[in-house]
Amino acid sequence: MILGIFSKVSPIIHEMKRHLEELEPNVLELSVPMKPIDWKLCLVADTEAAGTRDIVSIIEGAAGAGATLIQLRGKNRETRELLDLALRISEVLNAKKVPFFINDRVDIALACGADGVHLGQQDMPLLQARKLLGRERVIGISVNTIREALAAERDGADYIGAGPVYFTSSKDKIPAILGLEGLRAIREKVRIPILAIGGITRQNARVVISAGADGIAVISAIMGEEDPIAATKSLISALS
Ligand code: TZP
Ligand code: MG
Repeated sequence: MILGIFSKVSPIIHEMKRHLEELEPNVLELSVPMKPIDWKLCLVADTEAAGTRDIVSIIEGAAGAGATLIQLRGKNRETRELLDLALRISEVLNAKKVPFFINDRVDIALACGADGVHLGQQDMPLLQARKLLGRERVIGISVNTIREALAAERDGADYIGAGPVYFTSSKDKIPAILGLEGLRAIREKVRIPILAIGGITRQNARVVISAGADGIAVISAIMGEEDPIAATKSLISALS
C-alpha cells in the first residue's frame, strides 16, 4: 500500500524538484540585496570636463561636500589609464563610503571593484552585463524614451538615467530633449529610481525632482565650476 502511494507521489515530487532546481538560481539572484544608494546627487566625473585639473581631488571634494554618488566617465581613455584612475578613485570613495559607478566599462568596474556600472543604449546589453556583474552590483542605463525606460525595467536595471532633460553641451550627439514633461511621462511608467541628467543646475534642480526624479546627475554644474566643493554644496542645498 505504502509502495503504491509512493509510486504515485514519486513522479510528482520529481517534477517539483525539477521546477525548484530551475527556479533556484533566480531565487538566489533575487535574494542578494543591492547596496542601498542615495540617488540625490550624482557627480558624473568626466575626464574631459576635468581638463588639466586633478579629477581625483575634484571627486574627493565633491564627495566630502555631499555628492551621494560618483560616476567615472572617461570616453576615449586608454584602458590602463582608466583603470589606474578608477583604482585611485575607488580607494578614496571606499574610505568615504560613497558609492562608485563606472560609465560604459563593465571590465573596468569589475577590475576596480566598483559598486555599479552605467550603460548607454549602445553599450553592452543589460542582460549580458548582469551576467558578468551579478546581482549585488548596480546597473543603470541611459534612456530617452518611455519605450527604452520600460525595456530597462523589464531587463532588470536597478535605475535609469533619464535625459537630456535640458540642452547640454557636455555630451556629443544628444537625443531629443525630454523637458519636464518627458521626464514626468517616464516617471509615470516605471517604478525603478530615476536619475535625471542633462543641463541640470542649482536653479532647476528642484523642479526636476518635483517632476519625479529621485535624484540628479550633473557634469558641468560641478566640473565646470571653479570651486567644485562650493558648487556641490549649493546643489545639495537647492535639493534639500
Ligand atoms: N547624458 C545625457 S545628458 C549628459 C549625459 C552624459 C551630459 C550631462 O552633462 P551636464 O553638463 O550636466 O549637462
Ligand atoms: Mg555609454
